[in-house]
Amino acid sequence: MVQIFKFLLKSSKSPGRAHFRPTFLDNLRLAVRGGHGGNGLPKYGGVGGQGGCVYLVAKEGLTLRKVVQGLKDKRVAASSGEDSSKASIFGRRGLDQKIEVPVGVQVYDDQQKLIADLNEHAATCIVAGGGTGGCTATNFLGRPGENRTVNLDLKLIADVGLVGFPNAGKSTLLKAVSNAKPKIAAYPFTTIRPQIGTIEYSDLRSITVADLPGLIEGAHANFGMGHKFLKHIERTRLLVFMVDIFGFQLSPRHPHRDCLENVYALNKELELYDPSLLEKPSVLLLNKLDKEGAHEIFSKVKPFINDLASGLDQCPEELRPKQVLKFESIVPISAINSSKIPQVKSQLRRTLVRLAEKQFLADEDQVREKLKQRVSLVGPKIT
Ligand SMILES: Nc1nc2c(ncn2[C@@H]2O[C@H](COP(=O)(O)OP(=O)(O)OP(=O)(O)O)[C@@H](O)[C@H]2O)c(=O)[nH]1
Ligand SMILES: [Mg+2]
Repeated sequence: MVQIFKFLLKSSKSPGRAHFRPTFLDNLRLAVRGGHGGNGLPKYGGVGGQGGCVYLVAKEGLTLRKVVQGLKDKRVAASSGEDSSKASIFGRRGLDQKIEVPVGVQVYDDQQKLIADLNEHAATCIVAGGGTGGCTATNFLGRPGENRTVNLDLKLIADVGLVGFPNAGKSTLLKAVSNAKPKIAAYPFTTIRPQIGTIEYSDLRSITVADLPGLIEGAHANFGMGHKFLKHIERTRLLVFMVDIFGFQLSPRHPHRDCLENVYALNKELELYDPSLLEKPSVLLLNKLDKEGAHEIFSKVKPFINDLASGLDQCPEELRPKQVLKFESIVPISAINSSKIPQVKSQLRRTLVRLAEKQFLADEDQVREKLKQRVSLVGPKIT
């Protein structure tokens, strides 16, 4: 009997539901404290050891969830410096505490002031300095270490960011072009956490693509976890807007937005969140061209999308942006049709190469300008 009960209890254990599983963590608050400085020894003029510091080091392949799992609790303290003694006039320094964090973490203090941007592997920053050891200047008393709370904000770093309303086919495209295996389904909000895939080319070059959860109107005001996702766009070099050629309707309570309205709506959301995002290079992919009637819609909307400013007066007021996006290219695609995928891959690469060249020339001009200024300051004046 007992055996049967045991069996029933075991078999009723179902796999965890998606919303009970740990979600993508992109924010972490830590209380950090530097070690106290050791006391000096007045009799011999001894100096106490400095307290250890708490520092962060960026490491590739880490997630904030792993960081949390690696910590005992969210308080990290370095050890105190040793007091000066007869045997050891200079007290030993306290041990440092190193916390490894994912690449892409920005560190903010309590007042939301940026302390450091750990955007490359092995980038380091001290978040809590140790107190100085006691010496004649401090009456031989060690000083307390820095004690504060820091906020770690993870922003993904990828070459390309996929932006669009739900169901546009972003994950389908990511799956088709890269090694990633995102979840795809015919309902909105299938993707609930950002995911990065890598596109590999035959010459071993690679591009990283971030598939972001679908935006909704009002994302700029943090509707539907808007900020949580929009912030990841900031670090991508190229924005790829993806729009369903047949438009999108969030629910029967919301109006149906056609393809052109979707473009304006995305434009407006980005503008309201951070207008500087509109300056980022962008490409527009119009998806689901394999469906019947899609080509007719495409030829109708193409002239308007090519010149978004001209159609502004017909755009519903709530979607009307002040500044319109300027796309590097507009590509009609079908994410489920593998024959079009190589074209999308090469398009993305070409655009990124062009951008890198532009950036290189701009940097070169800047360096030349700086050199000219230096020469005119140091050397003889050229008239
Ligand atoms: N006919 C057709 N269907 C597509 C195409 N691309 C995607 N779909 C379908 O559209 C639905 C949504 O695709 P997803 O890739 O999950 O869309 P998404 O943009 O990632 O959606 P969210 O994760 O909710 O933001 C799925 O049923 C796909 O099979 C396409 O090119 N043609
Ligand atoms: Mg998705």
